[in-house]
Amino acid sequence: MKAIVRDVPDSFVHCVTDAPDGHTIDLALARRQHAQYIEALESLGIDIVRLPADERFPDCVFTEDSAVVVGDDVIACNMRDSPGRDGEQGPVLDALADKRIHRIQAPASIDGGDVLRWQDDIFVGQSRRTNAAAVEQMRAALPDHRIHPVPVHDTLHLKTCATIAGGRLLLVADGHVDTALLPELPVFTVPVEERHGANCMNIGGAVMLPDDCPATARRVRDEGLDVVTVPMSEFRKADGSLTCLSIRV
Ligand code: CIR
Repeated sequence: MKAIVRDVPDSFVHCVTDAPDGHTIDLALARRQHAQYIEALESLGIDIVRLPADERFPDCVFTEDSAVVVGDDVIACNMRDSPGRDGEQGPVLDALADKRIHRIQAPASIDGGDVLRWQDDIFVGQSRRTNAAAVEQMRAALPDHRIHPVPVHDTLHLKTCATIAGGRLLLVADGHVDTALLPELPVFTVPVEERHGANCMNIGGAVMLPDDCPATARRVRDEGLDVVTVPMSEFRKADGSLTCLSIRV
């Protein structure tokens, strides 16, 4: 497996964010945390495809939003409703050029952070960033998958508040999404003070979590899964989560 990541631009301090501490981003610390994220992926056997930052796009470190990879198909996200982000996708799509690219077109809008895949089912958050027209275009592009729209409230993306740990456990943050999303999976509602722990990453048999979510980490370990933690404070100030920082292929 490989992961497409992108360096942190100096302009990251001007990222789009609703976080109250968004203006306090420490750029040097963000870069150290980004390096730790990459090291964690490498330690789990992932090959890193590292793209240079583009200063014109403060949020370009969040590669996940540019594209969704489903086997040999790629949904190229247009990020139409993400302020100032449409335009940063180019190098990410170039890194995926060996696949079939399906470009989402207006009036659709989609960010990759709204797409959660579970086997042949793909859940698409209906958020401030992603709309019903995007669901229709994804259905046309991926006829072998079931595409389900999922209302998302008071948070950025579907995966900000719901991800699947190790294929065994749905992690959710309360109050943003219907927790009966995947009836076949047990649900762990993360404690309020660990709401960012609802966004985990699965790498091989391990689950990556932010380093300040002890109850969530305990629950994931109880499933018999290994947990790897990384610091995320500076990306959280940008409304970013673990999954946002890479595309796994
Ligand atoms: C934004 O608002 O677009 C960025 N500051 C954060 C994007 C985070 N991406 C993600 O959750 N997939």
